[in-house]
Amino acid sequence: MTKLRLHDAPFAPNPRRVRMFLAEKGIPLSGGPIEHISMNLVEGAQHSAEYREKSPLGHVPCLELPDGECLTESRAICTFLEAEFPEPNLMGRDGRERARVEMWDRRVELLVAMPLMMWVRHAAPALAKIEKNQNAEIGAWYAARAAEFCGWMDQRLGETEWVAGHRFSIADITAVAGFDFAKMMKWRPAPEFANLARWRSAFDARPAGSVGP
Ligand SMILES: N[C@@H](CCC(=O)N[C@@H](CS)C(=O)NCC(=O)O)C(=O)O
Repeated sequence: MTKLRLHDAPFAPNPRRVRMFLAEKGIPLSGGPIEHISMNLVEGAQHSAEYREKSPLGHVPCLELPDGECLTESRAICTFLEAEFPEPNLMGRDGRERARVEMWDRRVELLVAMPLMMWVRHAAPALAKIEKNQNAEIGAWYAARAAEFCGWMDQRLGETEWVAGHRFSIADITAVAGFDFAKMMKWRPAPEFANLARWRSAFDARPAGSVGP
């Protein structure tokens, strides 16, 4: 099989989701089925005409398949990888479990990870060069939403070991990608969220926990 070309960038949370997913599958970024291409977003590599042909929105990650088709949404890339490399399963084994994992993955993405990412994009001085229209007030609004939903996630993790239930899944990866991006704002979940802390220690002990920014 010809290699799958993964267009990636350091310090970007969405391609990191794919790298964490690959780590859990035991697939290395070199020497295996993946050809890893690291791009510099600050220098604008995502805007080159050549890259825009692969990813019209100029976003990473992008997974270029051997026949040239390009997948450019991190979750869609994970769906493809799950089908190609089914074990260990990270997205649910039957229809019911797949639906449950998707439900939790969308919740943590839309209610926790996305608000955290939007906060950072609007407020982190280091991103001013990429984000042309930063707005501190909008950033603060997102920060408040994320904090609110962290409480809800803490409650959930008081009932289940992992976000989507008793098994580790893509939903845990999505949440950690959002949490860690917010470290750019020196953010950490509030210390009273003991369930979140327990979950995070368990995450860090897994293969995905060793994937750098
Ligand atoms: N929904 C997309 C979001 C992709 C995305 O926003 N990628 C960011 C990095 S995390 C990017 O490429 N930013 C570069 C830019 O906007 O110029 C996904 O999950 O893949």
